[in-house]
Amino acid sequence: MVGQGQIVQVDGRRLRVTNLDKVVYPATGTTKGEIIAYYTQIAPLILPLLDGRPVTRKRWVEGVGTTDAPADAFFTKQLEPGAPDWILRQAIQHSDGPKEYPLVEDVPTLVWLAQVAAIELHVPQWRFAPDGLPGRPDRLVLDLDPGPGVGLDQCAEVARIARGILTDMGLDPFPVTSGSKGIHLYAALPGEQTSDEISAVVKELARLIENDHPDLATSVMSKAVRGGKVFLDWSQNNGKKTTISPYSLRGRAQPWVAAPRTWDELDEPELAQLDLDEVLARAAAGVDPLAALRPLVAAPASAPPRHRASRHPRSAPAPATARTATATVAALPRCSPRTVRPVWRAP
Ligand SMILES: [Mn+2]
Repeated sequence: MVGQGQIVQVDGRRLRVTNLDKVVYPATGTTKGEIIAYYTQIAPLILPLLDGRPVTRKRWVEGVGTTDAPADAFFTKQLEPGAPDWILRQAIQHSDGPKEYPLVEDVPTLVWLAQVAAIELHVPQWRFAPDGLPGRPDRLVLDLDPGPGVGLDQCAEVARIARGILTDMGLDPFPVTSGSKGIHLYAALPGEQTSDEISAVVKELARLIENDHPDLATSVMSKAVRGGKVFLDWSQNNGKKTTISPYSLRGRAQPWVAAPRTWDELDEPELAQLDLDEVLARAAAGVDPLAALRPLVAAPASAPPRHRASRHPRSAPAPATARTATATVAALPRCSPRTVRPVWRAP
C-alpha cells in the first residue's frame, strides 16, 4: 500500500497521491488528504499571490510532530528531481550555481507540493521579470515577531502604528496573522524601487516605530533585547529572502494558516491564529481581506507574459550584481517616513 497510492486527475494532469489517511498534525488528527483538500480549495486565493514567484518549500515528510516534540523539517529551493515535467520552473543564479525553482500557477502543482509534504510555501516580495531575472518588488512586508512574554494583542497594537505611517506614505497595508506567532503587514508597491531600496525604507519605518514606542517594539535583531517587545523584522524585503505566503499552511503543532485578516479583526480582544478549517470557511463566505492587494499583485504594469517560465532554464546573472548597495530613503515611495508623524488609530 505505502508508496503505491492512487492516480488522480486534477485539471487534466495525472498525479499519484499516497498515504491520504496519514496523520500529519497529531494534535488535531489532520491528515495528508485534508491538507491536499485545503490547498485545492484555497487555490483561487493563494495562486495569484504565488504567481510569477520562485517558491521555496519547507517540507515535513514525517508529519509536524507535537509542541513538545516537533518533527524535523527542511527547506528546499531546487525543484525535486522526481517532479512532474509539466511543473513550471525558473532558474535563479546562486553563489554555488543556478537553482531551478518551481513556479506554482495551477491546482495540480499545489496538489503535487502537498503530496510531497511541502506544507509551507515561502516566496520573495518580487516576481520574475519578462527577461527571466528577478524583478523589482511589487509589495513590501513588515514581519512583527513577538518576543518572549508578548502576545498577539501587542503585535496588533504595533501593526496599527505601522499602518498609520504606511498610510501617510500613500500605501495601503494589509495584516496577515502569520500562522505561527506574529503578524505580517503587506502593502502593494508600484514596482519602481529595488529590493535594497525597499529594505532601506522598511528599516527606517521600523526604527521610527522603535524610537516613538521603545516600550512596545524594537528593530534590533538580537534576541537579548526582544523580551516584552515586538521585533520589527524589516529584513525580509531583501531580494534573496522569502516570507511565508499568505494562505500557506504552517508546520506548527496546530494546522494554522498564514491568514489575511481585516483591520477590524485586529482590534478584537480574542484575536488568535486561524486554522485551515476556519480559513476555508472564511473563503467560502467570500471573506478575502487581501482582495484589494491581489489586482495589483496579479497584474502589475510590467506583467510578464504567461508561460514565460521555460522548462529548460537559461542561466541568469547573479541578481545581487544588479542591485546597488546605496539605497537611501530618498527613494521612498511618495515620501519618507522620517517626514511623517505616526498616526495613532484608536481601535
Ligand atoms: Mn516572523
